[in-house]
Amino acid sequence: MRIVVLAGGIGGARFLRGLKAAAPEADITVIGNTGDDIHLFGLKVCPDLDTVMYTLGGGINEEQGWGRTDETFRVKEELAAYGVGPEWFGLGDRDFATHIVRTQMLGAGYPLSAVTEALCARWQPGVRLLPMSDDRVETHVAVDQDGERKAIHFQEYWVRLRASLPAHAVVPVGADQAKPAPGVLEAIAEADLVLFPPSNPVVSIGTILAVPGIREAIADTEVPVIGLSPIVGDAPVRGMADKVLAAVGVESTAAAVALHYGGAERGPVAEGGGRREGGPGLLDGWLVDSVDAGAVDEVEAAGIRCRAVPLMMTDLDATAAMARAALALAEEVR
Ligand code: GDP
Ligand code: FO1
Ligand code: CA
Repeated sequence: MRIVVLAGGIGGARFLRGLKAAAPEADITVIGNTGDDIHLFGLKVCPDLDTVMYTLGGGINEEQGWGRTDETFRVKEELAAYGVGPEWFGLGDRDFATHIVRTQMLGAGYPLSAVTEALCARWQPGVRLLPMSDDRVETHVAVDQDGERKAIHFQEYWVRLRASLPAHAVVPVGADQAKPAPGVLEAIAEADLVLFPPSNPVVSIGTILAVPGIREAIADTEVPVIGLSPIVGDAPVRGMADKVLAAVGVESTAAAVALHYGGAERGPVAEGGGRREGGPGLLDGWLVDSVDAGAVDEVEAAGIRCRAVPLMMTDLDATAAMARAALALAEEVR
């Protein structure tokens, strides 16, 4: 079975570990978010691609969920001694090597997709990891600071400000001009199943869908598109997804996120529901956590098949069970 997964960082990566355990024979292509990418000290840093690569390759800092295991920060300390920041972004020594190799290859003319493949040759993540695009896309967040509205880089909003200011808009700068990376549209066209893991619906999956052609390919596919809610009990399990959901006018509930993606309108669907303003919806199925079982009827009324199952990725077994539930729901709607 060929499975395409749209993934951000931690939520996407941890789910993929469960999916690999649940479907060891599956051929998995991951379309990774690059809107979080940032240039620091002349280096290109791709946090979400690296989080997927390190998590599946066994190099991740498990407690933190990002960055390398067994990390040190000597280079960062030396940079700080020169007064060179940003001090709020923690690049470790081992991680630096990844960004140096990436930047060197990009400088030699290789596209990000080829560079990612080269980095994965070391980590052997057991999936095909594709950036959503080889073109530069950078998510910016509009906030009010010092009496002025400003657009700041997503990492500054998320890591430095910890999403403490209201987000007035989230803009994937460059996405409208970006092309899907080689292999992305082909993978969707050849897939037997498309999964949205419990990644951030706005700044992870929303950014991938903003690359022209990707949303359309998923809306048009005949195969099941199944999502898992990152919102449990009306709050993100981790991080500040509620802040960026508010920016796009979506409540922080499992049902509201499903309706935001919209029903795919393939096959028999409930009347009146599911279609998002501005285009067809995407989902055939949606999993909510057991605590959100009360949301099932509202999601199904929008033409999206919905089941309530435990959705906490506490360990590999629990995560594999979530993946099996997603595969079972796909067979139900197929
Ligand atoms: P990021 O790029 O590192 O922020 O990671 P993603 O975008 O891939 O995923 C972030 C989302 O994962 C957050 O909105 C969390 O609510 C969600 N998440 C994290 N752990 C869990 C979990 O155990 N269960 C569920 N359902 N969602 C989770
Ligand atoms: N997240 C933090 O909260 N603080 C950091 O200092 C930080 C550094 C960092 C370095 C490399 C990398 O790949 C990821 C890093 N992250 C850090 C995580 C990452 O920026 C965010 O989790 C996501 O992009 C948010 O979606
Ligand atoms: Ca991210």
